[in-house]
Amino acid sequence: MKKHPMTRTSFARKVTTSLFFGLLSLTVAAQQKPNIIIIYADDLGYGDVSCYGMKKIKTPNIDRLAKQGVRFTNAYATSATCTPSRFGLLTGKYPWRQRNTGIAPGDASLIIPADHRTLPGMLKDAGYHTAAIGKWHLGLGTKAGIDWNTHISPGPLEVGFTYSFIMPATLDRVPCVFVENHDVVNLDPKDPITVNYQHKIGNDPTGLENPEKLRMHPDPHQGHNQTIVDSISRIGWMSGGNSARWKDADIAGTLTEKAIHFIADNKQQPFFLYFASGDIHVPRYPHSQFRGKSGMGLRGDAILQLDWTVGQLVKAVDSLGLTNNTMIIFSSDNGPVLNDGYLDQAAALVGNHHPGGPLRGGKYSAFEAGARVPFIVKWPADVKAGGNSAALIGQIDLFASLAHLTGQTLTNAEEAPDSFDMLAQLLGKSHNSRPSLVTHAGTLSLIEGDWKYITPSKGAKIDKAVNIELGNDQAPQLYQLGKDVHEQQNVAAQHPDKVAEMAAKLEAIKSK
Ligand code: NG6
Ligand code: CA
Repeated sequence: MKKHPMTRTSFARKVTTSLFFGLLSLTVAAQQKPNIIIIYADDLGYGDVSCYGMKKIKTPNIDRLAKQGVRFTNAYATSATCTPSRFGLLTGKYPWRQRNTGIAPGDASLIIPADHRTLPGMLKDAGYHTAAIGKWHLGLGTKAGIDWNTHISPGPLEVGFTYSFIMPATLDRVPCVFVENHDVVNLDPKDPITVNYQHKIGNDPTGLENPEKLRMHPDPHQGHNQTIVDSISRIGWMSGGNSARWKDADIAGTLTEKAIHFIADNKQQPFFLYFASGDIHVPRYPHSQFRGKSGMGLRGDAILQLDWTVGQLVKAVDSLGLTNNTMIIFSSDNGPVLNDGYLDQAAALVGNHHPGGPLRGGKYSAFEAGARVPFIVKWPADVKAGGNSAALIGQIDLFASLAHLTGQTLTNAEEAPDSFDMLAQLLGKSHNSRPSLVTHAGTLSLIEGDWKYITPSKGAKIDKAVNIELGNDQAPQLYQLGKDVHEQQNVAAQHPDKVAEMAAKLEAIKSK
């Protein structure tokens, strides 16, 4: 295999050469495009896996990816919550440029516009089969609302995926069912699904009225006390669809199995798998194989389950002989939270473990733990093993970088407007940072070199329900991340010029 990055030119050269050898060689050349798997964890903190400092439990499968690939230490999700991060990853566009990209309610309509190519759409154009398996949380259907009992559209298949098997929103939101392509899986037409986010419907017990039926109690300060599905109360009410309802303990196994099938079915041709695990989002109720195994309660057990999932996917790739030509990217959609709505003892049992590693804040926060996340790239064919990279990179850069990798050109300025081509960095061949990066937690921050500027904001300093410092301050904040990664010293007053310069730069990016 070539030792230099797979550039557009090298693909072109391959295809030209193959013309001499006829159709068969063309097929071979096409096969040489690497398979791409993104394994996207949910709410996994910067310090939550052992290759990023977790001491209390081991995550050998995730660690192995790092050992065999590049481990990034300055990589960011687009936002400090799920929906906007996923929007950024799949569109290459900062979510705050568009309305309605905050945490999507369970009955939200599709928020990804169909008028520009998405990451999967671009890879489809490059000849890939593209699958979304796992958590979606980007809305479904139109503003007219969703009828869960008929074909549900638009959804993943309308924005570039050729196959989808998804949980519509989050694990804590109804309807608690899987949707495969356009249809709810295992739905009995005689028991139709109704969903409501305004008021109770049907006769299902709720967490509020029937707490005796719960296996896990919601935090009284955070809601999550509506319809009970699988002995856990959720956000929102649903009735019907009993044969379609998931069992929380089986979700990881089901998704993993679907992913393995997709990989096996596509072993002859390039595929892109966007695998969005439900772990370690609440409600955490992993399989009995993991429950009680971490010594850290269900949150730690869910990390073990996530690591198992990674191991299973890698094993599937290996056993099909696809190891060398499969790029695996592992990351998380936002930073960590302990109590996010259920009393599952995550805070009581965390001990001296810091889910955000050395970083301040957590999920929802403008401080570093909100969006700086583990980010690992493994591709034996072209990524040197065992490297670390301190390059500043965003998940938003995957669009342009993977376009470069697969020989696609971005067709216009509207396509992936915030994505930088960081292919050389993904391959461990360059450690140069992108010029700057905007992170988003309601309030916007700009990171540039060593500096981080947080826009003044009137928001609360602490979200008391989840016990996380949100990073809001009415005064500008400026930190020097190189020597103050924990954001302890706001040096804005000492560097007014820097503050003005970064504020202006952020404004310029906003109005781009
Ligand atoms: C919050 C929920 C939280 C979680 C989060 C979404 C409350 C009080 N809290 O609004 O439990 O569902 O949304 O998490 O409702 S995310 O990772 O999908 O962004
Ligand atoms: Ca999340």
